[in-house]
Amino acid sequence: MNQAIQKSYEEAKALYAKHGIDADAVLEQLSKIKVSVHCWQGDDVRGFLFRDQELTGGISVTGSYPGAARTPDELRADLEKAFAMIPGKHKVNLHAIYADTDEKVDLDQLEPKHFQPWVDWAKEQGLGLDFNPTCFSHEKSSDGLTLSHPDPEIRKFWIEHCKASRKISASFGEQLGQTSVMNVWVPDGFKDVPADRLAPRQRLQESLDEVFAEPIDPKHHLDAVESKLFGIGSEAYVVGSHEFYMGYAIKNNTLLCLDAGHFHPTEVISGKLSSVSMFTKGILLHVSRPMRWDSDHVVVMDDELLDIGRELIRNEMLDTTYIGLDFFDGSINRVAAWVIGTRNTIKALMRAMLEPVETLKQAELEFDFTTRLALTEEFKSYPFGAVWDYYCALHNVPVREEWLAEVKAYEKDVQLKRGQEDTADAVLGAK
Ligand code: RNT
Ligand code: ZN
Repeated sequence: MNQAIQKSYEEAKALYAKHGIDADAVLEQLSKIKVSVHCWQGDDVRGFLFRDQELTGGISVTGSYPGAARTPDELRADLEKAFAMIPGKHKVNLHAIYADTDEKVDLDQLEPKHFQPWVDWAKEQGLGLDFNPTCFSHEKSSDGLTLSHPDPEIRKFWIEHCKASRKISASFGEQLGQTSVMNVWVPDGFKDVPADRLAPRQRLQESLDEVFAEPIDPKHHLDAVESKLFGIGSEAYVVGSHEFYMGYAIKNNTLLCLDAGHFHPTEVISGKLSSVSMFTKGILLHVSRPMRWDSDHVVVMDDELLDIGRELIRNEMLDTTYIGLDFFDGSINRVAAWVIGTRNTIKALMRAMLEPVETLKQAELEFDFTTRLALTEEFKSYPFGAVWDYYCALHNVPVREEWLAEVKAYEKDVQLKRGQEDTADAVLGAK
């Protein structure tokens, strides 16, 4: 370990110790937290099954930064690179369209075997896996409705896809020995004011009931449902609203997924966590950053990220909260996007652990709001950076911005050689 890093850490540790905060214990606890890193930042949510389909479902990736992964092998290589710069052992979150198979298979026919290379790789890398059915970017979602579609045939297709997805998710959990969380998000909604807001919700409920009907060992698999306020093309109405899924999750004992970008602009998920934790069996987070109409900017160290971290720590919610990321930016190096967003998420949790929580809570109980505010503000410039540098060094990942040079080298040696266009050669060459 670099002497300067060690020394700064010891100094910081002594400062925190004065407030009863044990930095070593914090780092020990931090190393146990797994972040589920979303595969779809690596290729702008394209996947491998239907590469001619445009991205639909009211989500959109802008930017044409070169070097996106075009094959499962390229995506795994990029993820490995990113994980080499992120302290700790984590998980990868796959979408169904990321199946790694030569077979031409539709979404309702997917099986665990189509993901076996991912499982083998995860095992070898010591990673966990999570899963998502992909209810968009498909001809059968072109009406903008899937599980709530009025046509029973189309509904059936999506129900079968979600059922197949649960089997895949359970196989991840079984094979890797850690629970796979499967998140159901459907884009269903209307661009303009609906005539009937209720019927689509009733159909969605029925479809979900069918999807979740078969019990699966929670050791291997957990179901989550994700709400949204609006999407591009579903500005007036989204079937799976917050109220809908909060009710559904509580009634049916699933996890509730809260995406930081899926609420009104002044509404924050950090404010919801305590309440939701009281009535749901657990929470899945899509840590993200809303910006005007977009819900998926790269996660930065802003107040909301810190507040999410604080809520999880102060309310002791780590055991029942699954922390996932959800952003997609095609305007910067995609490996760097993962590194920045994931390091920030972990760092925010560390900062929350390095706050004098008990003192603050006690001051509040005594109505000493002066102390509460004074300490909160002073702790914002406590030397958490020294603790973070030490943590990175301890886990053999680059300290501070050192990782950037590694991404630049990888970009030059690997990503830029890929070329922009999706040549059949590249795809075949990787098989
Ligand atoms: C969309 C949801 C959803 C997707 C991913 C790709 O608004 O946030 O989670 O981003 O499933
Ligand atoms: Zn999301």
